[in-house]
Amino acid sequence: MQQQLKRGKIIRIISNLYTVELEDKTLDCHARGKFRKEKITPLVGDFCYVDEENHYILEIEPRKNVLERPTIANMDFALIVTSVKLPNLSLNLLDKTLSLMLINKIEPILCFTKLDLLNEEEQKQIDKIINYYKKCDYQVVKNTELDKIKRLLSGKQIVLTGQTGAGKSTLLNKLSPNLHLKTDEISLALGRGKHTTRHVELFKIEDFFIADTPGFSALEIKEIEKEAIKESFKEFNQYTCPFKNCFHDKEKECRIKEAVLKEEILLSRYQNYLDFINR
Ligand SMILES: Nc1nc2c(ncn2[C@@H]2O[C@H](COP(=O)(O)OP(=O)(O)O)[C@@H](O)[C@H]2O)c(=O)[nH]1
Ligand SMILES: [Mg+2]
Ligand SMILES: [Zn+2]
Repeated sequence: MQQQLKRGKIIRIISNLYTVELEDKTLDCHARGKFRKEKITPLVGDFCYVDEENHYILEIEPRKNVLERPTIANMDFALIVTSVKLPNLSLNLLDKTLSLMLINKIEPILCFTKLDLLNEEEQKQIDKIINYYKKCDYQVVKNTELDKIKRLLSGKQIVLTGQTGAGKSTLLNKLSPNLHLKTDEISLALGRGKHTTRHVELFKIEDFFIADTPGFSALEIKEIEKEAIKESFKEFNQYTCPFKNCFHDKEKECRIKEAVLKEEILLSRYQNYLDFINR
């Protein structure tokens, strides 16, 4: 008898049980023994083919990218949740995540949170920073712009990253009021982070899938080639330095350094760039 294979997406893995989202339902499956022989580990985010009747995953499609710890495959977007207060704005962490996602071929979206906690003066400073990233063609949203976020994410697989307390779970709950994810206060009471940090799951919200992560501990900028880091600071690429392979560091004549002095390039961007290439 011809097997009826259905294409689906792995949204959750609990020990050796894989939950696969099919067009019309979710199905708990086991993985075929051949994966172990071929040293393939099915991952959350994988597109797969299942034998619906026997609850088996038979094939895994080639991946377009993989992030590690927590491990997740095939992300289209990384929503980098960045609070401007509590915890304080960390442009170093933002720039690092931005570069790492670009290097992993995942399109970053900067999502700023807690703007309501700023006074007028702080608001002005943050606006300057936000406008800089926008000018450089990065996608930028505020966590209050729910419709805009939903429009951007439509049909995609998205990974949420950001510091603890940045507002990731709060944002997910706002995007999907019936999700009821634990936010800070509740998980603190339960002894936060003990069991949850490595677990990764894709939640379906409207017509997109999103994973709430505590960041990627395996993403280390110091292991990445200087060349790739330079490339990922994409607004630097519009300048041509006299020295052909200029790293905009100790070189004498450098258009990037000039642009920083003229405030065309944000000083923090340049400082973080130097920090990353000189690790
Ligand atoms: N004032 C303010 N508080 C926020 C905002 N977003 C989240 N919070 C609060 O920040 C705390 C941490 O949020 P949570 O979503 O748990 O952060 P997570 O660790 O990134 O998932 C909670 O007390 C939220 O209510 C915001 O935009 N403004
Ligand atoms: Mg959370
Ligand atoms: Zn240069």
